[in-house]
Amino acid sequence: MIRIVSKEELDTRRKVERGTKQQLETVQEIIRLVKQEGDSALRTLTSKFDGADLQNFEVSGKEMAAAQTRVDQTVIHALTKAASRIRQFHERQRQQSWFITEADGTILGQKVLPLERVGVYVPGGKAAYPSSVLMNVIPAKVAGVEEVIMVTPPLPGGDVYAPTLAAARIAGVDRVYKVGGAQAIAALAYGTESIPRVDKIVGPGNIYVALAKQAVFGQVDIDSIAGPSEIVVIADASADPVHVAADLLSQAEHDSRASAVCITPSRILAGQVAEEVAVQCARLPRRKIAEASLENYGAICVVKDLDEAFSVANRLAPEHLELMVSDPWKWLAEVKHAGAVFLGMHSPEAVGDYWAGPNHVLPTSGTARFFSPLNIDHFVKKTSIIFYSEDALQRDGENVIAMAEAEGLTAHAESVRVRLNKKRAGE
Ligand code: HSO
Ligand code: ZN
Repeated sequence: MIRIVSKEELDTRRKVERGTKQQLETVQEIIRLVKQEGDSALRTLTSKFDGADLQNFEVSGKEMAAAQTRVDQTVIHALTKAASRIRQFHERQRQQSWFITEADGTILGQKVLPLERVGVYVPGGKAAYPSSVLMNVIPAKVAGVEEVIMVTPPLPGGDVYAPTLAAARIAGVDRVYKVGGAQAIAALAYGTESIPRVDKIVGPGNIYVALAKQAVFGQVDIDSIAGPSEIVVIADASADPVHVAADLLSQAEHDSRASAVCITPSRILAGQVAEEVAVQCARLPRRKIAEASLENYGAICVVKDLDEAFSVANRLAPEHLELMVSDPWKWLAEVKHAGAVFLGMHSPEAVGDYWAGPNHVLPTSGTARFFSPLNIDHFVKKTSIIFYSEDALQRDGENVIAMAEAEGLTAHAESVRVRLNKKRAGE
């Protein structure tokens, strides 16, 4: 079921989902409705799409606490520990404001300010991963965002999937609203009577959510639109085929459009991995999804040597890259494009998906060429600070005037000249 393909074939298979014209029109109509009618549009749309008739959208403190008791305590414990590792990792990304003072008293600087309010979209029911709640919310909180608002579609009875709420509480979400789809994105972008407008929207969602995020970009900031998950495993003859196969399947089970690729210079390992994938896949509850994924986007690629393996991997610029080779640290230098790199035989991707601390929201579909993992920078903005001293303005003023006049902007020139004149008059 997993095929052995040439490196040329690998290059041609990714495509980004753009949505149909009809989907786009639906989304535009929903946004227009929410913008005009606020909560009343949200009520109608939530009843229509989620089958829940709600008066209030906000999840109460009582509901939050109740959800906590409905989730297995070992899961709560693991989520709490994972949250603390994720927090610690992201704390290291914090950037300080800085100021420099020049000899003449000029002060220049850069102030780092957190966004005031961020909205996190969380898909409904089982499509919601509690781990993704942690990964989206914690960096915002560590960055100093005052208010993190979560939106998620209600279940038909009007409840929210308990693990989502449990994770929200552990991550430190300030408020949760039961609203999903394009209508939730519109509410966050424009605000309604009950849902406040935010400055940025992050989090994964279906095609309607993705199209809505693109449509409101500019009104608010958004994160990059995530494509299906991907893994590339570079393995040499020292790798255990059982482990390689298990890691490929851990990605394939996400989505029938997920992609799992093994690149190896060992023909023997290639054959063993192919066999192992078939054996292990048959045992998975999600085998239908995994099979489809492997059928569509799975591959084992046999290359000449490890150098060639890295050049193929760099062209793919995968979301996750595992280096299951005997000297992974030596080869790290060859990695040019990857969202996250997992080194050695004991670093399965799952450890990064849930636990290690780095973010699991990573650039997909080859965008690791220019995008970074979700991080603190995505939740802050910078303001430039300029203080000019009198001496400095007297010194530099003529240069500013020359540049302004060259652009024909005489009022600019004059705003400096009046100050130079004043100084001369006072002498
Ligand atoms: N591998 C996924 C993240 C995830 N895995 C969530 C399990 N839960 C996308 O990188
Ligand atoms: Zn995963």
